Amino acid sequence: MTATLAIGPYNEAERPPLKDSFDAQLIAGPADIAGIDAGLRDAFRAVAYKGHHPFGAAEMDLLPNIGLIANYGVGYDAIDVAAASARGIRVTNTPDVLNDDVADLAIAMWLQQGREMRQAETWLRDGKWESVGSVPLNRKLSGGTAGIMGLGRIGRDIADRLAAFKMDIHYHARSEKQTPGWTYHADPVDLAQAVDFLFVALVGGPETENYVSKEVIAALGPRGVVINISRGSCIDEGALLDALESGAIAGAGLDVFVGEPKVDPRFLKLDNVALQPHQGSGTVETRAAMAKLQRDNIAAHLAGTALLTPVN
Ligand code: 8YV
Repeated sequence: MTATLAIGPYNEAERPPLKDSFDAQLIAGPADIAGIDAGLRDAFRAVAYKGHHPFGAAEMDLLPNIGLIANYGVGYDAIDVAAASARGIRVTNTPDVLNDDVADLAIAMWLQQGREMRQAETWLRDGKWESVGSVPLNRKLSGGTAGIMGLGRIGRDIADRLAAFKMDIHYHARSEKQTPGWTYHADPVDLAQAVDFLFVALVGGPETENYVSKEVIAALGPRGVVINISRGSCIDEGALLDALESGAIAGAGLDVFVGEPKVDPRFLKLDNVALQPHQGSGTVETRAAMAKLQRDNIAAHLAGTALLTPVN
């Protein structure tokens, strides 16, 4: 009887290794757990979790003998870690292996929003270069001021990249870090006031809900641009949309949304935004590394050895 239940939208490349390594049973989402025969559910000792549907106490109680929920992703806000701990269930995630890709996408959205390559390419493809002339001028980015909201592993990788663009770097985090040359702001509004470009690299979950508040957005001002690669919930999305529509800020680059994959249609009407379908870690190489780290955590749990990247 298989000991591992894989839950989530695993793709063609990800399913075979889960089958080969653990003979895992695959289901599409947590809503399908209840449909598994109770005898089979009792046999599961580990869950390989993928996706952003909530996985809480009710789901855990349907799987009474699991000792591990191995998350495919660095962010584990979908999993109720307190409920897991209360049941003696360990949780793991996939940190570090995705830092480069997520930081790259943050920079790419920043470049797209400022240099308007999408609009410029449309200009070329529509023949306007020839018929009208040069594309309208856009915005210089290098040498400006950037703020990082949340200086964790990904936030640092974004800041390191921005340093190569000669940006003056400011940040807000729970505490000041060893970052010579970068300016710490204890208050998020102060950070927004000090910079033009605000990169959101917070951890998701209830503690950071609407952390980029209406006040933070207003403090950015009319030259301000918000880039978000963390979670949609970290930003007051209604306030962001109001500010984008009124010109209270200049634009945004967003890979994550409240209620994704549904995206508020107000975003689609805006031309001052770069929008991506939550693909920060979405390269073949990085997804393979994330999947392997998830499997290595499961293997360690089933073998009774130390977990590689524990959360609780
Ligand atoms: C997702 C992510 O895990 O790592 C994270 O926190 O948001 C992503 O890498 C990925 O979309 C698979 O669900």
